Amino acid sequence: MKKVLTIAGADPSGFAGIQSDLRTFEDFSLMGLSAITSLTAQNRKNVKAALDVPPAFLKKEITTLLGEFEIAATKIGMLGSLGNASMLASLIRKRSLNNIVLDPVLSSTGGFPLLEKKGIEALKSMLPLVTVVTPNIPEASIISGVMIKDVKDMESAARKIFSLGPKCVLIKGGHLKGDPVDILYDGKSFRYYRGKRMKAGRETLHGTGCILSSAIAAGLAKGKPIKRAVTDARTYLKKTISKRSRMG
Ligand code: PXL
Repeated sequence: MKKVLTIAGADPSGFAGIQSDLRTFEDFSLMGLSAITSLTAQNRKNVKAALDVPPAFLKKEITTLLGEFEIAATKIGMLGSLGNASMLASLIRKRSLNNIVLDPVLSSTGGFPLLEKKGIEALKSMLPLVTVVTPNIPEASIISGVMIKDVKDMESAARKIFSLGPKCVLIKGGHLKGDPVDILYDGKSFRYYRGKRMKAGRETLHGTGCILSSAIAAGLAKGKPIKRAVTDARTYLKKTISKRSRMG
């Protein structure tokens, strides 16, 4: 069975982070491996606290897994500290991890910081090694320096982020007004994914970015081309949101 690794924070509510990623991998019939970057105290509404693991320990978590398993794809989510981000940037440079999906998580939906501000440069330095990076609007604005107000701005942000080295940029448009548009840019052309705005509270949205990025990693692990992996991940996300909102 193919193995997919998630390097992310632990979410005890189970709707985001490691716990959610492992469920996603299972839904794609893959074996999920995990390396925890940070322990969080949270429910579906709010993150109350986070305790980042020391970078040397995170490194041990990952290298121990690499010592046994061949990893078909890796999803990177919450990193917590500058130390974790720079250790990981240098580790993925040295170890030949491929099919990397980077969800550049900066803060929770409720505004709790999930990466130290000074960690952003280290996060950017990973981009040349990344297959798909999946920022939302605030994250894409910070990474690109473009203040995004509409789809045209999303396109220029995608071009700027692409110039930092990833194979593809997927900007999620949900934070803009109106029906959401996600855009995928591969350096040549844009693909637009139009959706219908859901009437959803913070609890329903909590963890949706994690589901999408881990589902893309699952698709890449199965050998799907990037566009197919993104399309299938969006379909999976839609199904999973309605399934999880029925869980109460
Ligand atoms: O959705 C962003 C996110 C990622 N990872 C963890 C989180 C959250 C949001 O709360 O807790 C661990």
